[in-house]
Amino acid sequence: MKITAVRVTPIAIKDPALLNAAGVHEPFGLRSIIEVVGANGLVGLSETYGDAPVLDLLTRTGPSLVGLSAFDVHGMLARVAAHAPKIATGHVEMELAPGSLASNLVTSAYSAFEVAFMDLQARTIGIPLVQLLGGAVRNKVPYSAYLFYKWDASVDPEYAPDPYGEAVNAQQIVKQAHQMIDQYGFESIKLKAGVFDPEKEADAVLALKAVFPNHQLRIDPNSNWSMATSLRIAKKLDGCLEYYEDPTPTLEGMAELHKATGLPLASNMVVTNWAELKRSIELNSVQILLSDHHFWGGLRATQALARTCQTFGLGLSMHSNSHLGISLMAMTHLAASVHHLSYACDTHYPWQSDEILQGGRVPITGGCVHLTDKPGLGVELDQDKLAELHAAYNVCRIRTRNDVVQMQRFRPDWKQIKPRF
Ligand code: GKR
Ligand code: MG
Repeated sequence: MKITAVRVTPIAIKDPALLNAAGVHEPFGLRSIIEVVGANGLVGLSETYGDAPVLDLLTRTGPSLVGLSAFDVHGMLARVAAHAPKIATGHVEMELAPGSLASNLVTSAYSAFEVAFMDLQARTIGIPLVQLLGGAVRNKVPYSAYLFYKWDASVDPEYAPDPYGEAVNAQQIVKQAHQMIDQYGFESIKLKAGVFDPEKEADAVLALKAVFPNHQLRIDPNSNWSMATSLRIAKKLDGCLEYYEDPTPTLEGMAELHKATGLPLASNMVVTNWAELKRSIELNSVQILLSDHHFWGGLRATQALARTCQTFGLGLSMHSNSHLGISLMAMTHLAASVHHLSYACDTHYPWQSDEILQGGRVPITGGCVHLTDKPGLGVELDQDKLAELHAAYNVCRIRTRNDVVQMQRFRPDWKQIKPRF
């Protein structure tokens, strides 16, 4: 079944002032929405990063996919590779967002088209996408409450008001957890750290533990802690954590920390490709891999990653960046197909107020996204909403995510230091 058209539409979605090791989120996150149209009139959907380098590769590759079979993902990869820049482009990289790494560019673009191709394949056959992945081993996928230190929208008129308000201390973090858990029913909690004094951030985890004793807890300072700090906080949080996510930089640093503490370490920063995974296994740096189909090579490659983790005795969880419902459904179909995925997945979805799907937002109930019997990813685009968010992209000043520069708008002397604490 031949592809007759490919549309790549960049959009800008409202994002709150979420704080992290690299600074602060800009008022808009960028996403690319892909529509792959088949000769049968059906349309395969996908969503990925909207930063300039990925968008450029997607846009330049798109027309070359016309005439290809929707089942020919190898042919699609060859075309992506043929359109990739041959020399470094001066690409802004954010280490805490692995999809922005230039070394992942071809994989990220391939991943994005793979989801749209598979969505079209599944719609053509009339089955949910998960069936192309071997079928569902679970019919709902648990996600975690992803807490952030943040500023209130009033910090700058460019930010849209959000229901969560300010969170710059433990009390406000607990309040944020209550709000998110009451609304979505999450059963595990992740705190994005690496922002304030690590002792205070650890106190916030202890406060969460006191209020939510039956929830699984994680903390992720995005490699912003030294070895000494990581060791100290490991001791302070002894017995509290489901896993310790990216406390300290480098594969060697993580290996040393694991050896010293015995704690299970998770990462989406020091293991972002197969070569790093090999080295991590040699050093025993990371015991839980945070997969993400957006930059690991798509849905099938992430299944292979799961099998590799299982073979080498590693756990598997799922990483996220700011995203809308098409990504959420791709993550859900993938996670539903992977036996080995035994942790609640990360999602930024509660932080996003925009949506481009008919019927609005994907429901999260009991902490889970449920699969349906609908074909493909099971969601349809609302073309008016897509046009509205594309218009927002056109007037938005952002073309590549840069949390450092955004932080410097508020704190001109602020510099990214790694590790800061
Ligand atoms: O959205 O600020 C953020 C996160 O810090 C994100 O960029 C990370 O990639 O969620 C991510 C993580 O788990 O490290
Ligand atoms: Mg992380």
